[in-house]
Amino acid sequence: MPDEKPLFDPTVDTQSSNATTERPRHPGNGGETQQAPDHGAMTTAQGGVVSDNQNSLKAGARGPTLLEDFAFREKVFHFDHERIPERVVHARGYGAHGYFEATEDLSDLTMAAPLQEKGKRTPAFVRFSTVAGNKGSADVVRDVRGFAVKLYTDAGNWDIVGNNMPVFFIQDAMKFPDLVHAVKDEPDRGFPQAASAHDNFWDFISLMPESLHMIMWAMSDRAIPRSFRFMEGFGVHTYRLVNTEGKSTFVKFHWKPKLGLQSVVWDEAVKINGADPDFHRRDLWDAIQSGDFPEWELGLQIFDDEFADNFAFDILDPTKIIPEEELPIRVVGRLVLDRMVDNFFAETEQVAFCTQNVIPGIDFTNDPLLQGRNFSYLDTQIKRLGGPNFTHLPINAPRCPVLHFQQDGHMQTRGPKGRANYEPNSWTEGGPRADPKTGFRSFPEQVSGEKRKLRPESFADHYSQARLFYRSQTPVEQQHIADAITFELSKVETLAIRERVAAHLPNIDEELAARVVEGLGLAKQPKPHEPAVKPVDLPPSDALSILKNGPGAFTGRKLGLLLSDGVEAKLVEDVTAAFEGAGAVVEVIAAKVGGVTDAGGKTIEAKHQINGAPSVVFDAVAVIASDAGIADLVASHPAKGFAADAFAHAKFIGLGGAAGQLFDAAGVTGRDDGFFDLEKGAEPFVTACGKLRFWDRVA
Ligand code: HDD
Repeated sequence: MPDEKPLFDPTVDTQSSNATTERPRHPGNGGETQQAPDHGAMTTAQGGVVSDNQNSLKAGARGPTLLEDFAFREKVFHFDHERIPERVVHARGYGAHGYFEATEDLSDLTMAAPLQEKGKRTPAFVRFSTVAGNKGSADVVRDVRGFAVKLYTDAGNWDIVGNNMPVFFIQDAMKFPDLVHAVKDEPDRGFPQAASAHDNFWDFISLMPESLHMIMWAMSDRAIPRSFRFMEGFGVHTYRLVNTEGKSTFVKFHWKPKLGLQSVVWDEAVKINGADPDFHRRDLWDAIQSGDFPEWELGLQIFDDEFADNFAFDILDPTKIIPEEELPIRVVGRLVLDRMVDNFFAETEQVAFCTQNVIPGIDFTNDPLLQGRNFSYLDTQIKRLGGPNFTHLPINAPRCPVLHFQQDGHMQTRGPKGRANYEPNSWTEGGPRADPKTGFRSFPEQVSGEKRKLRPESFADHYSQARLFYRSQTPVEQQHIADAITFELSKVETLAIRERVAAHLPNIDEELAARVVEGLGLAKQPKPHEPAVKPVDLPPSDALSILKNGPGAFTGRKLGLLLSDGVEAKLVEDVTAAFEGAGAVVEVIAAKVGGVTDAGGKTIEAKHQINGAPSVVFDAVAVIASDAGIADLVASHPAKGFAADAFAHAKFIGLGGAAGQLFDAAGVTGRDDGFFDLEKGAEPFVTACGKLRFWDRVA
């Protein structure tokens, strides 16, 4: 029996007249003052137009929902299936499109399609990630960052699945599940999230000396990058370049950021994760959306068998680098990211990187970590994306012809026509054939040996390069490494594990060991671990330090400009113009949402209210305040925190008007050379900010 009363429509204002007779055209978007856009009709996934997207079909207005409501059922079923398994590692990531451009013709060394011609552009997709945390974890955790590059080449997809560190924790893929289990949240308690500072991780590390070189990197500021834009990427393994004559040359891949290297300090990292857990993805989004496209150079370390034979370490060992000073990097191209994804799930979540995706001209070596990876990635994508047809997804589909006899399976979207689904066949339209001339052929390396579970002796020196890394750092960076190890071990509850880690450190550096032992409050240095191979002193490598490879300019960085009411607009404009002229971004912060009123009574708009914009999210800060307005800032705890933290984090600080009073109130009474009087002109401040931090303050 039909209801007699008119039905209630929740999207219609029932107070207004004719409320029940007419439906608004675009309900519920809150944009009352906007003109309703002309939306197309909503349909089900089967294409039928939906008549009502607010109410399920019911037997009577207050009756039960009817199973017959196919539009409701379809909508909820689809929702119930929206999630796919997150990546077992590198779950939290952020991707962008762009291109790779060859700046050299490398055809004498490789057939690789993107490197055949100077100026040739190859479409690219890059996904950056943290490793240990889940999909919803914070960005600025202490962790390795993934740096995975997919090149859609004319010869098929080529993936360079790298990290922002050039070495790895383990030498053999056999150990990967153990490493990952150890670093991720502990299985009984389900924490800590996105942190290596816990017993299981350090227990594993203390028992795996091969990890110690990587530990130096992971405890360094490399593990807390300021942004994806300011970090290097590395292919890690030694690969091969192969030319048309079949000649092979060894190669290591490096991505060098055009804007130089930069990291945050640990106290900032901790606070950024609270203030803006999306700090890195927001940074990439903002940069690309504003047309400030991030760019990296592709550098190659190219070497032959003779170099490999004479090098002090095994080039198949992924826990070793080849110092740039020993084998310089040759820049052969550039990678530019110029377009964000249209849809995060379809692209960033579904992109499937596989180390085995190589093209003619690129080949593997016998690095046992790489060999294991070549198995693992395809397997994980099939699981993650639900079947073998994940290559049909637009983000994974090659941009060159794809012809084969693989068929069917979940989510098959390409229905090949015709009868031939096998080969050889004798049909006229018999499909594709393998082509020995253009097809991928493995480099015919001679291999022989006993079938045994072995690790080569040449992999046995676990400390020399850890020492090289530590000793190549500036004193500030060395202190950060010692502090990081101390912090991580402070979260380890088992004394024996702390001691076992400390026992490795003298093999790396006595002073490092002493600092950590002191920080941990251990009674004495535990007896040093007996190394399998006695570590040697190697010449320090400047390329390993972040601070020695800073940008020298503030380009691409961000100034936080805190203002009070009553400021002189001219000073604000001058500072803004000077920084913007240097390619930096200026963001205004005020005590109130909306902005401040300047001395002339005009509004200067603010992007942030002080409570939501601590100084940790900026690279440098300036405060301009009037005599009348400073009291508001001095009374604000977040404003005082802004000042105190900027000082403690060695930031360059610009002061205008009465701003000094805020710093006094925050307990920062001295003025060192990291402070600048903005009224004397903004230029000296801009120039100093190119050094990014005033390290003398904390050294
Ligand atoms: Fe891995 C993901 C990098 C060793 C198995 N790895 C993954 C990603 C990066 C790396 C950047 C994320 C890709 C993306 O954004 O989707 N992995 C490395 C590097 C390694 C390394 C630089 C050492 C040099 N990985 C490694 C080993 C194994 C794996 C030894 C297994 C034996 N890695 C995987 C995986 C993942 C993965 C389980 C998880 C999600 C995925 O592949 O797509 O298959």
